[in-house]
Amino acid sequence: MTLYPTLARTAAAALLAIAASAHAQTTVKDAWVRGTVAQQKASGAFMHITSAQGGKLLSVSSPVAGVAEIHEMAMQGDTMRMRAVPALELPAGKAVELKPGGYHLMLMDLKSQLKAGETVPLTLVVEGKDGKRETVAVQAVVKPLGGSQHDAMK
Ligand SMILES: [Cu+2]
Repeated sequence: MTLYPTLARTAAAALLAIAASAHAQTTVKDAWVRGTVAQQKASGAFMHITSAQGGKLLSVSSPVAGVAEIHEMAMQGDTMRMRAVPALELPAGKAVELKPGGYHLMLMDLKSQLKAGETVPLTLVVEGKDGKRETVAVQAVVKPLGGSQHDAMK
């Protein structure tokens, strides 16, 4: 029985460790992915990312995509094009919005059709100002292709 208090303390310490990691530096809200039609090989993921201490998003991966990149939209001549960026700056305490027409996470080489209502797991790797890397697991909801507002007008 003398062992019991020690075990209890160990368990409490383990719980504390879990609680600490739950208070992560980086939080993600309103994550969603644009649905695809059959045979479509690419789609975009959008969300709000906030880094408490500031840092940068280094990479993204997902089991549904063979390749995932951080993209920005930029004018090239007089056309808007998207291109991969090596990292996305996350200013301290400020939500960065990834949205259609702006920054987004590009999911390419899709392994299957993304249907509305499904959930797509994404893993973000964020480097904090202190150089520590944090892995953020995100569940993104698949929204219907074409946007729900448009469909609601029909
Ligand atoms: Cu893109």
